[in-house]
Amino acid sequence: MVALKLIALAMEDRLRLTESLTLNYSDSVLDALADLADSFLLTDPAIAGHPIVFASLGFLSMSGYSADEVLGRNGRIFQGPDTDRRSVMEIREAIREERTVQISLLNYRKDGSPHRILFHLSPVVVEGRVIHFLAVQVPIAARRPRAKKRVGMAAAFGACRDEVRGEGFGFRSEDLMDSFEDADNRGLEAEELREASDLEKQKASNAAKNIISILTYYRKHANRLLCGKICSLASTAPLSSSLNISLGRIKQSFVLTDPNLPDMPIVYASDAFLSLTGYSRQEVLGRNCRFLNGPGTDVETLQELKDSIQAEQACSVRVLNYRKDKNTFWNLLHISPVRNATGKIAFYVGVQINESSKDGNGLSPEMRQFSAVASVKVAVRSLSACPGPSSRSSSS
Ligand SMILES: *[C@@H]1O[C@H](CO)[C@@H](O)[C@H](O)[C@H]1NC(C)=O
Ligand SMILES: *[C@@H]1O[C@H](CO)[C@@H](O)[C@H](O)[C@H]1NC(C)=O
Ligand SMILES: *[C@@H]1O[C@H](CO)[C@@H](O)[C@H](O)[C@H]1NC(C)=O
Ligand SMILES: CC(=O)N[C@H]1CO[C@H](CO)[C@@H](O)[C@@H]1O
Repeated sequence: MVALKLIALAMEDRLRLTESLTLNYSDSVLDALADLADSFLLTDPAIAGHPIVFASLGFLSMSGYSADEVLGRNGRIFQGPDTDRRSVMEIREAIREERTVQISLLNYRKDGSPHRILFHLSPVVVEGRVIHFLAVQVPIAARRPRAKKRVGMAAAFGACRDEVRGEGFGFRSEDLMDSFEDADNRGLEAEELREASDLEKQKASNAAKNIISILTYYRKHANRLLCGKICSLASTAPLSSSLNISLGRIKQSFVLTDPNLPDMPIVYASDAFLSLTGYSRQEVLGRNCRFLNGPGTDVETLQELKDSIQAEQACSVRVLNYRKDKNTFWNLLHISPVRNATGKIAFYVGVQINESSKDGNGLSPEMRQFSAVASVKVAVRSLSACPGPSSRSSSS
């Protein structure tokens, strides 16, 4: 009886934590957040104890905790004897003042080992009210005093997944005061004074910006779903039918994504893409391409793609992807920005080639990618400017 009651209580608590997200956002926000590779937590200041209501997979794998062990707990569980007092104070102040702070912090993994992270906290504001705090954590890579060169973005990203392990954060920790007494004068070795690099700072800011734009996108608005599954489809179907027809003539596997919409959703998917991946058109429109990734997909490669997009450059990679039926294939992926008639980047095109497939008409993968991208660019440039009956079809 007691055990059952405890289980019921635990389930009730868990429901309350989930509701913290689903009452304010559409249910699909959970899928969108679960897809992200970043290490982050969401906390709800309106619930007693300011508990963690969401922990990303990246965070869990880096900290060594399971979701059950962190949901409902306060971020202070990641602090330990050498956690810097001044940093914790600053975070506490930022929470009180509901503002963003980015600060270096020493936290502890589940196994008790300390590690230095760049802690980026941002309030998530809905209709003028802070409903959550977002805490992004980027591990600060070790740098020798006489450092070689700065760790590259891709290297840092890879490191954060594989070797360097980051952890959570702490705040509202009134009861930490005593443990701070001796913290200040200890651990002042070079290791302890590590500062985040500009790249790490930028990575934390970008991740926070991206996560907040996703939350905003899925926000519920005074009972009106600002954007749920249906709305996201509706908002990503503005391709003119003439452009749709013109793109339909290109026989290769490709998608167009819109970088001007939150989370860069797919706005066009070719028939060849659907047969390559096994999804239907409705299942992919409105989603970010990351559903093609899975265990074994190289995070450094994904970072390379992200960096190219950030730099508005084309990029070719070889990446392990998953079909809907969970079978994997090596995807020779080429992405490129596509500008419309006014010179603005209207889309990114991603061309996929099944590496093991033999049917390329004797053309190299590069040639096939190049030809698909060229056809897409022609279609977009000639048709984006002229909606309606005046549109000419690009000859194929
Ligand atoms: C675009 O074209 C495809 C066929 O290539 C068709 O199935 C789809 O319904 C079209 N979408 C729109 C919005 O016209
Ligand atoms: C070009 O793309 C930009 C960004 O999506 C958009 O704001 C603009 O309206 C587009 N212009 C035309 C002519 O399609
Ligand atoms: C890739 O090509 C190989 C060889 O033709 C084939 O066996 C495999 O099913 C293809 N994979 C996908 C995802 O189409
Ligand atoms: C704007 C909005 O819908 N806010 C809601 C967020 O969720 C809490 C419960 O966790 C509600 O009380 C708010 O009204």
